[in-house]
Amino acid sequence: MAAVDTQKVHYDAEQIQVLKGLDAVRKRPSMYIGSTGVRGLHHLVYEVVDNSIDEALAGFCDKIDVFIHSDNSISVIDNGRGFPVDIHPEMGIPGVEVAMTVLHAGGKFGSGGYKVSGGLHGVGVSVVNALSEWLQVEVSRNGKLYRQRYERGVTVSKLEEIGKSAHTGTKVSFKPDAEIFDKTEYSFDTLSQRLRELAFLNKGVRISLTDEREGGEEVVFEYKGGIASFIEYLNKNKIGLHKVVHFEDNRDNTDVEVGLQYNDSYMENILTFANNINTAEGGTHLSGFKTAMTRVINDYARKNNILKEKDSNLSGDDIREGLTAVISVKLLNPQFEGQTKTKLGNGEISGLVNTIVGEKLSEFLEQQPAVAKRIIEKALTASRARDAARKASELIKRKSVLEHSTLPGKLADCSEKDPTKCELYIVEGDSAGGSAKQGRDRRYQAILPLRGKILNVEKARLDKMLANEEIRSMITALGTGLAMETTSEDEDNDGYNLSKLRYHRIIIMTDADVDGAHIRTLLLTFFYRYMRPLVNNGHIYIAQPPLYQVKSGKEKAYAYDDKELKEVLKNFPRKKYSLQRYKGLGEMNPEQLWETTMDAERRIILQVTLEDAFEADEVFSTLMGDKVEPRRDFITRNARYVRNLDV
Ligand code: 0RA
Repeated sequence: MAAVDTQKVHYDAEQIQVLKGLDAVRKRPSMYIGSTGVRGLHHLVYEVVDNSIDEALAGFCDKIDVFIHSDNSISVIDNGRGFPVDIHPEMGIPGVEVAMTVLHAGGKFGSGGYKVSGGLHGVGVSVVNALSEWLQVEVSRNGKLYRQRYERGVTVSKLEEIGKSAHTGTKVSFKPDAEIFDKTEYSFDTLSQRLRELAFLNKGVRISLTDEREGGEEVVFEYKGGIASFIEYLNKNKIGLHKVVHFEDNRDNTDVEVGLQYNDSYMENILTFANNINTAEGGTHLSGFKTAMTRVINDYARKNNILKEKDSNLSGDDIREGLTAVISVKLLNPQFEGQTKTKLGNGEISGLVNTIVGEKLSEFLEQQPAVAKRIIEKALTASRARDAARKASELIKRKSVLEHSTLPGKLADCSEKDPTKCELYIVEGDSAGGSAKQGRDRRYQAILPLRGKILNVEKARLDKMLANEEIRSMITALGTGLAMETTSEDEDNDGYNLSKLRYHRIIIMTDADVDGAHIRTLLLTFFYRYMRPLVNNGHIYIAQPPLYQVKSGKEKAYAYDDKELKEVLKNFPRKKYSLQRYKGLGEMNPEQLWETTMDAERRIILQVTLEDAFEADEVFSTLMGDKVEPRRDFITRNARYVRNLDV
């Protein structure tokens, strides 16, 4: 009897520890899940799904179903072995209860595969439990069905046997605690994006997501091709230069899986993952990959005399132009570093990835000499274009230094010399440009009209862009030159001279039609690619000309969208009024343009964020691509894009 008593005392002490642990989670949730905002909310689901993915990686599970119930509670169901239910020898409670109530117990009870440490994932399902109003787990195992329930992390029912079960698996259901989270509404899109990614990264696992809320949908992700399918998905709007290259290997207890394909664009798009976590800041797997690519392609080009003795090596940037790649490593004890803990730090991984990618890529090039030639030709073109662009950029810089006074002829400059007070309106079309020149406050507002011709820049080739007269006068007017070679490693652009910027507000003013949207997209793309510091520092804006004018006698009002028009018309119901829908800026006289779009007291201007510009760049790539389908899509996609900017 004494022995039992001792165990009971021991059990209580454990319970106190448990409560203390989960209490810490509820006191400082952000320490465990990053934030109590939408991100943290979604993180709960990822944490639970990760457990099922671990079971899949261990080879015991191939089906995961996720449900968003109508009250925004979540269920995750898998067909794995089921959480262990036997009594834990030290804790005296079922294994599943230990996992659910003891902080960091996850690792010890895990199915023994690659465990994530650090970072945000892998904090353990007990954290989800602590931050849920309620959580319920059902285990099918040993021919039986078990159930246990918790509230805010506290066990409220013993693990009960509630029936029989002919299969095995685990179902975890929970409702995020509204006392903890700012918002408890799940986004189908956010969850589906991450689940799709997990399905790519863990081939053969079938993952479904069902939204049971009103108007909800269901999606199923299952990719037999794994990362090869991922690459096809990423390149779906582009033309591939060859079949997707895909390889995997396991050495030193580490899985390395890589997919890559060159396409007809000029962008580099490399995604990296470590233990299924998106390592947005890169790290040792990325650097190993880059080193191997540069080395192998240069070696091949020399060996086959495509690069001659006198030629210098192709640079990494040139080699990666138009490359889409995904690198996924699964390793023991990953080290996550960097500002957002999304940079893989394990030193040994860089050499490992370098070796594996080196071997497989050489093999591929040897086996497919025609493709190898195409890839190297592309890198050579990139290298020549970069040289040409560098020269053009230097020429523009030199010119503007030498002939300091020769600002573009079309520029109507302002009289103020302090750049922080100055604004440059980049205006579509000469006629609107004329109105803007007359309507502006010439003390601090400068006007640069651009002709619609820049629409004819066919491809996003930098040297071609720079050959364009309109783009050149814009660069000269801004005074900074270009921020060249903005790669992921070099975001700071030391050479870029922000202090030379002649206007601290650069305002794009285009018509509210498709052409206007097109020209704005092109300009945003240009700023995003070649003057990104201007975007980063919030110097780029978009003007919002009104869509309607309502007029009755001397009284007039403007509306910037259809919703506002409805409001405005309420003030005119009993009067005789006229309604004008502006098709372009050119239909406004200088005074109207001033009072609606340029007067700082009355106008609305939207500051462009990096995301806006990135999106423009994507739209742009789609529009300029050679495939017909996505180009047709553009009109609808762009319509949404315009609306987003209007918010
Ligand atoms: C530890 C051991 C075993 C299974 C699991 C954990 C497991 C946990 C979760 C969480 C969600 N789904 C899960 N599936 C399995 C199995 C031990 C054994 O059967 O030998």
